Amino acid sequence: MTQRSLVLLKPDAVRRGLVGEIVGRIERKADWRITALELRTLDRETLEQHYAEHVGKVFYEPLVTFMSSGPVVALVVEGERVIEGIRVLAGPTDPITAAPGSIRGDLGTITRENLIHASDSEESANRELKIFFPNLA
Ligand code: DGI
Repeated sequence: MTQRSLVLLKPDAVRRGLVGEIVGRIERKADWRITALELRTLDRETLEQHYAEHVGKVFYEPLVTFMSSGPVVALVVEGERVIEGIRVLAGPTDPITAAPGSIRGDLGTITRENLIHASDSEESANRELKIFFPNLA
């Protein structure tokens, strides 16, 4: 089942110089392909669309402040079961509970600054890909 996932390497990953480390983990998965990659700084409007399900929650404002605090790397990754696969590579939202071997488990400690976003379903992927890469075929 070939899929596409929208991945964001968050501002903490860029600031800490972990882009190569994280992209490397994705690249090393057999037969997955990075088909778009761009450094960009996100504005509030884009983040409101992206995090629409979280608008109004207590962590929403600090999340938007953090996510717009510096550039992110936005990627499109294609491949076999890539949506579930990148979520497994990333580990759960709270890095303290993430298993060693996962990106968040190896590199993170803070729930907000948890290094990576990856689409959590085909529906989310389709929605998020349109936000970040509207010209994608
Ligand atoms: O898909 P995830 O990034 O793992 O999690 P999500 O889509 O439910 O939430 C988006 C981001 O919002 C998450 O990466 C970090 C932040 N967040 C989610 N739940 C909490 C949170 N931040 C804080 N401080 N507390 C939360 O309960």
